[in-house]
Amino acid sequence: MMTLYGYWRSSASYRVRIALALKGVEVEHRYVNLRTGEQGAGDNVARNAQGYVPTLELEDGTQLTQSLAIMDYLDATYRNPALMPREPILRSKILAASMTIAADIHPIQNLSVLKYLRAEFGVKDEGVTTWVQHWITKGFKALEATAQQYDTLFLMTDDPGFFECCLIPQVYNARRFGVDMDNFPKLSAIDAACLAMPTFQIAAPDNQGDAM
Ligand SMILES: N[C@@H](CCC(=O)N[C@@H](CS)C(=O)NCC(=O)O)C(=O)O
Repeated sequence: MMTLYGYWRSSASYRVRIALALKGVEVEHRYVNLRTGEQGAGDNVARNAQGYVPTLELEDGTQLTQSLAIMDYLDATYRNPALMPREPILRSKILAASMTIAADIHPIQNLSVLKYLRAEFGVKDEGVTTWVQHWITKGFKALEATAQQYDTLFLMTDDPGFFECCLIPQVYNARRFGVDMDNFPKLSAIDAACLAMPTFQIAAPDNQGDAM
C-alpha cells in the first residue's frame, strides 16, 4: 500500500486526500505535525527537500512531492474517474484555474510565509489575517468570474476533478481566515456540491481522527 505523509489541516495534503478518495484508492496515512515543526526534521526533509507536506510514497519506496504532481501521477495511474478532461483547451483552462489556487493564492499564505511575516517584519495577528484575506479574495474574484461563464455543476464540467481538489481546501482556509464566501456564489455552490459527497467528506480535515 502507498503511504501519504501529510497533515490534517494542510490544504496541499487535503488536495491529495480528495484525489485519492475520488479514485477510490486507499493509502496508509502518516502525519507530520506542522504545529510542532516536524516538517523541518531530517526524516521529512529526506522525503520532501522543501520541508513541506505532502509526500506520497509508492509501494516500491519512490517518493513523490508537490500535490499537483501527485494528483497528476494518480490520474495517469488510476484512469477512472478521470480528474482531468482529455480535450486540450478544457484541460488547459482547468489547469489554469487550479494553478490560480496552487501557484498564486496558497503559497503566500503558507505557514512558513506567515511565520516569516511575523518574525522578520513584526506583523501582528490582525495584519496576518488581513494579508491572507487579501490574497484569497483577489484570487477568488478571478475564479468566480471564470466560473460564472459556465452553466455546469462543477468548474467547466459536471463531475468534480482536478480543480475541485484545489478549490475545496482553499475554501476551507478562506473560512478559517474569515473571508466572506457570500461574495463568491458560484464557488460557494461548487463547494456545497462537493461537501455533500462522501468522497469529499472522507478527505475533510475534520475527519482525520487521531491526527487532529
Ligand atoms: N506547492 C506545494 C506546497 C506544499 C505546502 O505548502 N505544504 C504546506 C502545508 S499546506 C507545508 O508543508 N507547510 C509547512 C511550512 O510552511 O513550514 C504542494 O502543492 O505540495
